[in-house]
Amino acid sequence: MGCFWSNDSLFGATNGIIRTRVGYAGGTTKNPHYRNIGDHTEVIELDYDPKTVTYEELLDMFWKNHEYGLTTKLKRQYQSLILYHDEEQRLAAEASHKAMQIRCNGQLRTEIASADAFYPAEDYHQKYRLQGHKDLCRSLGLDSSKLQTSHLAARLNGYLVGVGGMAQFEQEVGRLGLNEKQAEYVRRELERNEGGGLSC
Ligand code: MHO
Repeated sequence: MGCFWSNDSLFGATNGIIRTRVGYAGGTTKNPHYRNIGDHTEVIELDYDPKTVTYEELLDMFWKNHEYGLTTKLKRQYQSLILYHDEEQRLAAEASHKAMQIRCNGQLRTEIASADAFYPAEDYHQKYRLQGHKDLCRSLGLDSSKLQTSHLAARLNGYLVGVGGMAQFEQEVGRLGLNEKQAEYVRRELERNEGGGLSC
């Protein structure tokens, strides 16, 4: 979908998302790094609760949030790519791809493949927006060991840049375990950024 920073925020504050991590996948070279990504693509791995958000809804978000559009030719790093984990996901991804291909007059560049090795990105890429708020992270104990697994980190990484919106934040703030000062801080940032762009 483009750079993984913004889309990590986008999915992280979507209801039904349990946790996210960004990484490199879709290629064949071993042990890619940001500075040596080989033939891999920047991707986001999502754990989600299918009772709250469906795979189809996630696909819909995928199609609507490409940083460089759906028909632009890009280097492999930013390739539009869906990596499915089972047969059900493959069928859903292919069906939505077919519909989108028609809308794009056959110019769609998205690829679909089976998910193979996923290489988590370096810590500094995980919850990139959240990591800009060092004092908040420190006060919540969100150190690098938690960045790939914490539900709270995924949510805050979105809310802090305005994803999800105030009403949704207020609905779940009681479950997130923030104290009043932390919640106020997030509200201020959310308000400041709501409606703003998510570009890298
Ligand atoms: N615009 C960003 C992209 C980083 S992303 C993780 C940059 O130039 O650093 O690809």
